[in-house]
Amino acid sequence: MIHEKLDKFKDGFLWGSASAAYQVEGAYDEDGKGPSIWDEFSEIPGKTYKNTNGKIAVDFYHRFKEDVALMKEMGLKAYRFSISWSRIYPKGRGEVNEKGLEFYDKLIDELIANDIKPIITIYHWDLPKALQDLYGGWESREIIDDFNNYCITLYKRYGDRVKYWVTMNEQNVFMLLGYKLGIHPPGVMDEKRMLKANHIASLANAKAIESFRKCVSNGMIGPSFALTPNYAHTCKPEDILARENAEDINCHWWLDVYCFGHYPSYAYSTYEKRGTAPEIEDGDLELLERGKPDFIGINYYRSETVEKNPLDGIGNFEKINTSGKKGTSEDYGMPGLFKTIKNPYLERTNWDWEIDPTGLRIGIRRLNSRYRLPILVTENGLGEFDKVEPGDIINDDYRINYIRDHILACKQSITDGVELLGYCTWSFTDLLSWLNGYRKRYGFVYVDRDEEGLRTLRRIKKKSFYWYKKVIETNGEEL
Ligand code: BGP
Repeated sequence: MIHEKLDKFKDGFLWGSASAAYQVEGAYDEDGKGPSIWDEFSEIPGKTYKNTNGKIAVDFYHRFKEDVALMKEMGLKAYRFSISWSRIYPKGRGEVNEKGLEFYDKLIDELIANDIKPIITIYHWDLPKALQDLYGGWESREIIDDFNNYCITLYKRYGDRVKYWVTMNEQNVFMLLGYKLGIHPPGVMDEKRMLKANHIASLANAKAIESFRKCVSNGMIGPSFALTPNYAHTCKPEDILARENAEDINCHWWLDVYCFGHYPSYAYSTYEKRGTAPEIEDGDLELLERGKPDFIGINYYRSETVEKNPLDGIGNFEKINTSGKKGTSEDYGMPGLFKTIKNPYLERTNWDWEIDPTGLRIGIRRLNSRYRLPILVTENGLGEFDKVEPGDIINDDYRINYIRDHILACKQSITDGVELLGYCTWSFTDLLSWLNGYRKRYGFVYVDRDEEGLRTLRRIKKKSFYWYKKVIETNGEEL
């Protein structure tokens, strides 16, 4: 659709920004916090860029008031942050750590006092190490009750003040990277184990939603999904079929389970033939049916283009560029299903992510048509090198351009007829990138640290800070 005039963002649109506990908080062992699997994994040499870790991160745990003051200055309407499970339950279960709960009490109250709506992510990858050691984390059904118990603790404590809740961040990513590619903890490379753990996580997600309905009135809850819409390389029917395969395997595999309560049939039968399909036990489908979300959160950074992949075609896993050297990522595929190929029409970032604002609109519309649920953009942003010029000037026009084009895509989606609750950038301040260290920067606010040294941790507003302030002030009219 080409529109003559675009609709306005509705009043109360959530202009936000997002982060995750491990990537910003630091204070990894303070006030009773237990270790998470990321605290452990980042200690293994070679696992992260220059062995970076979140021990101090950007020290949000101690500086959150300063950061919230900057959010207020910008006029931010919503802040999405995650809660560290092992701050609340140092061993994942058992005794609750009151000091951990108090930290998030303070953060939530500070946000509300500054007219910023908190959006809580319950789980953003930092599983308590104790549960990994005890029963293998997501590979055991025991986790369903432990996760539910952790969720109920949060609902009871914060449900009176927090309306928007995200159950899990990018289940598709932490499962693929943790259990198939082996580059996130627990470092497993096994499709069958991945699909089993993933099924259990979907059940935990549903149970958490079911409990939410009993504990929080007037709230909204849903998962955040890493959305990478697939395009066919050509209009050859074989490439179109490859695209269908990729959408089923990479997208519907999760979203159908969340929103319909069952797996997409072609993908399920593919995994059955490979001998890796997850076992569905009595009661599982009923639980999935009871635990459907109120909205779909999407984290969008790029699209992906695919083509036919013969049975003897490439099957290697995705080689991710973690160095910031353009052109160092490699295509990957599943033989007989699809393989990726560079899209000649799209520019790439230095980390080889294809920049595609229209892909956001396409993705939003696909989800809206298939699932008919409101959508919340829970992450979108550009990771780039930034340079501080004399006088504390950071001219990040590339970031402004990226975000502007994606906001425009949101506006076009709204005009197309989609219900969009809000748009959160990734991220407000610079923070630790899981595998890419500190120099792949995403923030509106620069933090004076990198992987070489802590330096001052001083906050410096970038040009994009002032630009997004204006966007919010004009409710997206002035881009
Ligand atoms: C998403 C994660 C975020 C964040 C972001 C940027 O997948 O939810 O936690 O890290 O991607 O990714 P990266 O840090 O790899 O550039």
